[in-house]
Amino acid sequence: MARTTLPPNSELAERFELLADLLELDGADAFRLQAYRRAAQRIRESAVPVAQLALEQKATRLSGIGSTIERKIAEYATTGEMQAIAKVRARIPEGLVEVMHVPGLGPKTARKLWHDLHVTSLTELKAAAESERLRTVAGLGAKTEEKVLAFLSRPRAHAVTGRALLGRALPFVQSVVEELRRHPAADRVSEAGSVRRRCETVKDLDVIATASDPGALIAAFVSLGWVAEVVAHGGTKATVVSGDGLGFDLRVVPPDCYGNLLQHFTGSKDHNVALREDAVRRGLSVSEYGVEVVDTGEVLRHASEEELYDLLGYAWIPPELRENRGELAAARDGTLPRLVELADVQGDLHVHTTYSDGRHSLEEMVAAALGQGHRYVAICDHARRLHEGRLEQQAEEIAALNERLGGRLQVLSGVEVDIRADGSLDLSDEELAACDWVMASIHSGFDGPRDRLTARVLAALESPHVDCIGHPTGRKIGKRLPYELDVEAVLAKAVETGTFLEVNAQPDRLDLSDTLARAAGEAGVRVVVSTDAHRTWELANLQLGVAQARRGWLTAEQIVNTQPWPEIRGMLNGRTP
Ligand code: DGT
Ligand code: CA
Ligand code: CA
Ligand code: ZN
Repeated sequence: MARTTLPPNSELAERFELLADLLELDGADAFRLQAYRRAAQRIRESAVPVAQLALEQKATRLSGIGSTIERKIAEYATTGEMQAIAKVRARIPEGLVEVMHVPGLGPKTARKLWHDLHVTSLTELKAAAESERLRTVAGLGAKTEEKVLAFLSRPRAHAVTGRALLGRALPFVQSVVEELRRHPAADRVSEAGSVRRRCETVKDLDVIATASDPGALIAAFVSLGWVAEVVAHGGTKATVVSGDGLGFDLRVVPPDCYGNLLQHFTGSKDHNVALREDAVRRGLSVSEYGVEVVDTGEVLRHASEEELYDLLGYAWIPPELRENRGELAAARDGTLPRLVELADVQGDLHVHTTYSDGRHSLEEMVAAALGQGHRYVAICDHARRLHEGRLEQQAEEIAALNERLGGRLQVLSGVEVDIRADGSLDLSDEELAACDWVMASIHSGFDGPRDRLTARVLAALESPHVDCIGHPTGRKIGKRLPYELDVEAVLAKAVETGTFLEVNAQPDRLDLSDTLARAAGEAGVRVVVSTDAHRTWELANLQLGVAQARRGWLTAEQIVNTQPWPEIRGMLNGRTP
């Protein structure tokens, strides 16, 4: 098919990121850089092939993509090149981009290193640091050399090439399931595999269905608008690839063993293996087609997962728990937790606005929070952008907004303060005390030693003004490893001080991770699930955070923002400083 040659969204997004990085090194103005970076993000998040849209002159329908950017996308889709990149690459060596991204360097220093030391790649940077030449550049010293070498010697953030973020996969699979359900031949349709378990990244998407006419449903599936390539097409299953490179397996199964197949294809493999081993000890042989009673040879089929788990002596297990991490024993004993649900959450305690680096205004974010059905929303712009009276100005605006809202939604005057290198916060105690809600986060110095990072977080936990630690490990999935932290000490201090920890729902953060969220819950820490939304549509990421909390075995009682705001305020007032 001709469309298989179109660049996937991830590749387009990378081109625009490269263009922005090169232009930044070239000293272009911030506005242009931001436009390209915004476009890159929008393209990356899009569920439809943007190259196709651009060729049809429909890409400008996406917010953040104007006609100039659309022309560049179309140019790249047809010629495989972007003149704009070629032009700036003629002036700036491309390898300098990686140098610029080394923590502590940045565009200006990268340029200096190029001019003064002819450094144009990470290899050359390493050589220059090793031979103690960085210190000859104005503004750099032995410390810089040390830091650069430490960074270059650390394991690269694990590459997730070939795996898509849940945040991209989930809305996609949800819309495909909806679309298939509307087909006249479809009976039952469900997601399966890692996406149903809400894993933070997925290799491919799995969908299971029953149908009155399997052939018709499969034919409809392989001809869906976003399908770029049909890898396999049979009588009961098909595999396709989307325009932006996501793989999809559809299996159509007989209704009487829908439960068996859905359970099998939901996995995880480890869960299935443990389940089967346990069944063998009970004289039962489990497969995707049914359960054989070994003594008699009788095969039992199950139309639902509930019946299957019940036969095997388990309560039904929520897919998020099916990782062979103790869920089978708990399901047998009747001690599975009642997991938090999206509908339990009453408000979002971490959103940004144009007061700092958010894309939408206070009014727009508040309107969107109302649209989400929230009872409260905490505006937490970065403190570093709120000096010179802007925090008070925002608080006044929030007070006026609350008047207008008349109690339909409570807007909280919050803030996100940086935890500085020495553990202090970038707002005064008086300013912090005036806020309704304080998130404290680390935004720099991730590559520091474990003791130092732990001490910073502990210091923030000790502050009587800090209500919650934001994205507690700083990881960016596929890009940046979590910083080194004495997790046990942090959890113990959070319990001692009654401070909450965040499960940040940004698709590439999901921080706390599932296992850390579980450890937090077990330690008795209370967890906030919040979006850190910088755009109105990011408020919908809450479902990703809730999914992560569920993977962490957390109940509604353990999640702070399942409570009304006055209760939360009460918990904060009652804690030991
Ligand atoms: P992924 O796609 O890597 O993100 O993860 P999954 O879990 O979606 O894996 P996938 O798509 O390869 O297979 C879907 C499910 O099929 C998997 O969760 C469990 C089941 N499955 C696959 N291979 C095996 C196997 O070798 N043994 C057993 N018992 N189950 C398997
Ligand atoms: Ca899969
Ligand atoms: Ca699969
Ligand atoms: Zn934030």
